[in-house]
Amino acid sequence: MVISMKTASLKKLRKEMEKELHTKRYEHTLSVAYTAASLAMVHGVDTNRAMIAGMLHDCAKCLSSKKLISLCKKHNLPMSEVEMQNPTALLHAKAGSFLAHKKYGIEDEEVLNAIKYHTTGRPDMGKLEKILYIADYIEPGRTHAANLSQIRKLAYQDLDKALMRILEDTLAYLHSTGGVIDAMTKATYTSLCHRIDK
Ligand code: DGI
Ligand code: FE
Ligand code: FE
Repeated sequence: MVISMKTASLKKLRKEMEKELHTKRYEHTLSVAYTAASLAMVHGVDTNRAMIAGMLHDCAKCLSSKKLISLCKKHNLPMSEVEMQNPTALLHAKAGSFLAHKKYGIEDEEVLNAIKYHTTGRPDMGKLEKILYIADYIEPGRTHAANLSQIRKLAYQDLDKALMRILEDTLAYLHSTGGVIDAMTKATYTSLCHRIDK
């Protein structure tokens, strides 16, 4: 009984995402959901929660910048200057977590936090948060990022090491494109440096 209810809700979310997202974004979403599930199997996390987090992680990605900002203002979600300047890149995560709760009925705090921090990470992430962050980066449809084959292998061996490599490469990428680094991205990186040094 419990299993069939869980399966049904995932199926429903999948249909809703198919309607909500552009084709490429929907395909990325499915890939992230299945990649997150496979990482969950290896690292001892509930696969259904990983699938739900993956399925909804970019649910706000296809909203316009204007809509993202007005949604955050309307519902008093705090925004940093950097987030306001990069709504599609950064705010979609915060707005997505809000919609996952209010529109798609997710109550699971860990799933909501995984969605909220899937772009920047945060210090002291839980396992599910790490899994979603990593799955988003390594899913099979991604081809452009540097060091992908190494990071994909590492992801199934050591979540923190994979996280560290992704953050290093993301910071290098932002540096090369002149992208402003969000305070949360920086904080995630710093906290990982301390943890891995120990
Ligand atoms: O939504 P996706 O494209 O699947 O991936 P994502 O949510 O991980 O990231 C969206 C973009 O955000 C990606 O191009 C990298 C960028 N990003 C990550 N951290 C920062 C950032 N952009 C800025 N400006 N600052 C950051 O700290
Ligand atoms: Fe995203
Ligand atoms: Fe994504």
